[in-house]
Amino acid sequence: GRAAVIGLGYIGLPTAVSLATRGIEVVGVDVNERTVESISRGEVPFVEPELAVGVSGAVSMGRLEASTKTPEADAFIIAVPTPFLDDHTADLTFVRSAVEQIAPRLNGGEVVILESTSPPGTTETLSTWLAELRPDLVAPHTSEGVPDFYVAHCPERVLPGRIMIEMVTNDRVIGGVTTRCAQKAAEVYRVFSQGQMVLTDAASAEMAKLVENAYRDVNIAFANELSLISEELQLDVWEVIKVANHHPRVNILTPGPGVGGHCIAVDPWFIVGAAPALSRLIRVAREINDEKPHHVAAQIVRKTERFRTPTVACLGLTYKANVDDFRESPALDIVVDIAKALPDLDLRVAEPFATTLPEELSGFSHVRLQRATEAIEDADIVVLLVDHDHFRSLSRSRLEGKVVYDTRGLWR
Ligand code: SAJ
Repeated sequence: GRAAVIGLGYIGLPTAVSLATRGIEVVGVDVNERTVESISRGEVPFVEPELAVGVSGAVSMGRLEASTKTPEADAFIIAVPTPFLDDHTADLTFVRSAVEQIAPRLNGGEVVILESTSPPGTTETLSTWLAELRPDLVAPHTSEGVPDFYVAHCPERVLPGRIMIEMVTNDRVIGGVTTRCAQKAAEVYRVFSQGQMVLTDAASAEMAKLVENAYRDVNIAFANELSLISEELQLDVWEVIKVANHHPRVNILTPGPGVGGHCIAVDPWFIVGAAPALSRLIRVAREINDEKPHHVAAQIVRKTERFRTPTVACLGLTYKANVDDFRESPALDIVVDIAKALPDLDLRVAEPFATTLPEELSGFSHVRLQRATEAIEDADIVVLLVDHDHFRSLSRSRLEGKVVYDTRGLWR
């Protein structure tokens, strides 16, 4: 069989590679010509463990091809972004355009899978769009009285940093528009997944994906609220949580500078958008996590007041440890906040996953990107924002005599 994966980002590309290494002929499709060119050379445009070797192997064996055009295929997997709009509803523009590319390539009997995180009802809508674009494939022309294509929602649930492992080991939720659709989609994932195939309906699969990330968001908000309370009460939140977690039924997550990434910081809003009046806890959790970076920045600004010409070193800019992803990063928000509040500050930033400052910071002439050891050297205040392994190994003697603000509890 042949598969087309639409969208070659953090999910689409690893999925394409997983299928290709199991012997499926895969065409990866992306609108970005540079992405297509780099993958065609066997290179990966972002950092993810084990992905680069997978891509170069699959490309050199001729199993994986990248293109800007959607080809004919037996299975289509849509893995395009579904960002949220100002009113917290989803922007389905990219899904719609993927559907418009797929529709003319259908001959009957194909599976069309939506992997992109989407609000409840999206998969059903997708199915309707296909039916409208290809009335010739819909009853009464078809023998079974149903459309001659199979539509399902199979949300990705892999953890950035562990994508290639979790791609194989995670259970897969497969939500079919019909039971037959779910069964057809499961055949695709059985090619590379060792996890259980959890068959359900499309809307339940959509909601389950959102609920998983909202669950984590609410739990992180709990930890972040504890960190604010502990700070006020002059308690060490890490100690409190460590002790509490010895209870057999308590497992509090780790507080931090806020919640970033394009998933947990986004997906809960789709639930709020679908049922605004009832999503109270989910909304407040989102707000608590979104406020955390601003609280941290304000604390740092306050700490600079006791120095005449303060120097501040901020370690880390990505949204979490050991990834090169800056989307919705709380660390970035914090540095931007500080840079705006203190235009005369000597502000150094260290980020092992960046060679230049991200766009959000490029406009500030008083912010410099340096190596961690350099940035710390004569800093008065050292702020740890991301728990990269790289920072863990920094020698503690370098921090002596400095004000240290460790948002991740890495150095305690
Ligand atoms: N964070 C904390 N404290 C914690 C855990 C995380 O502050 O105890 C922060 C991180 O630093 C980061 C953010 O939360 O800023 C999110 O990080 P994460 O590692 O929890 O999750 P993501 O966004 O990288 O990936 C999540 C995963 N979802 C769940 O664990 C329920 C992943 O399985 C999903 O596939 C992914 O979202 C997605 O694409 O939806």
